[in-house]
Amino acid sequence: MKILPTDLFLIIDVQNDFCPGGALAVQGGNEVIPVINQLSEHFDDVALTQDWHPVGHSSFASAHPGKSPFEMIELSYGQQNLWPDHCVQGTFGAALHMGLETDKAAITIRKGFHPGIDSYSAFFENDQETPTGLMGYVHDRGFKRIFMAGLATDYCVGFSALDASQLDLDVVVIQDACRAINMGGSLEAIYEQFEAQGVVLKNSKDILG
Ligand code: VGL
Ligand code: ZN
Repeated sequence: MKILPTDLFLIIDVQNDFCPGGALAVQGGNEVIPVINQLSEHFDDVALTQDWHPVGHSSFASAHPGKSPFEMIELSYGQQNLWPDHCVQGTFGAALHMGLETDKAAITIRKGFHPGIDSYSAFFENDQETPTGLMGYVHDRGFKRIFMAGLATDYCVGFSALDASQLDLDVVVIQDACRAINMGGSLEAIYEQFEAQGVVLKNSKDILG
């Protein structure tokens, strides 16, 4: 694929807590790093996201007495998965993996910092209305197509891809540059939504040639 000046490469949540040994480790999470680093070289414009929760965040099971990680609860904005404490602001777990090449990134969007709202998508929080600011950046910079990679395919990458496509952007998810949590059919469900919304799946070799 030819990369255009209106393309943005968005690298999602490649943080220690989502890599093996982390608090919410995604299987093979660290394996995306060399692929993403290679891809970054092919783009002029790169942006990063970081899951960035305050202590006691409402997506943490520990904030809800009697609840366990990976259970579902009802919050003011609807259903919310509960997670182990992860990506707490300023901790090692919240830091970007040190193997990730970040020099090219012009902006890092942090999300999930409102105590009562989770944010899987890099564009809107889980109430589906609070913006993160990334939409403004994308519009101001004139990007039309977003290539996405990172963690996790079925949560933060997936929700970001669906929101971007809803914002009339062309979206390409680079499958081998992502890894999934895959819980209760979540990966299959997100692929079905990609298909329905026209989110394109590619592999890194389609871009790197
Ligand atoms: C994520 C669950 C909770 C992700 C973030 O980055 O996919 N998943 N917080
Ligand atoms: Zn999170």
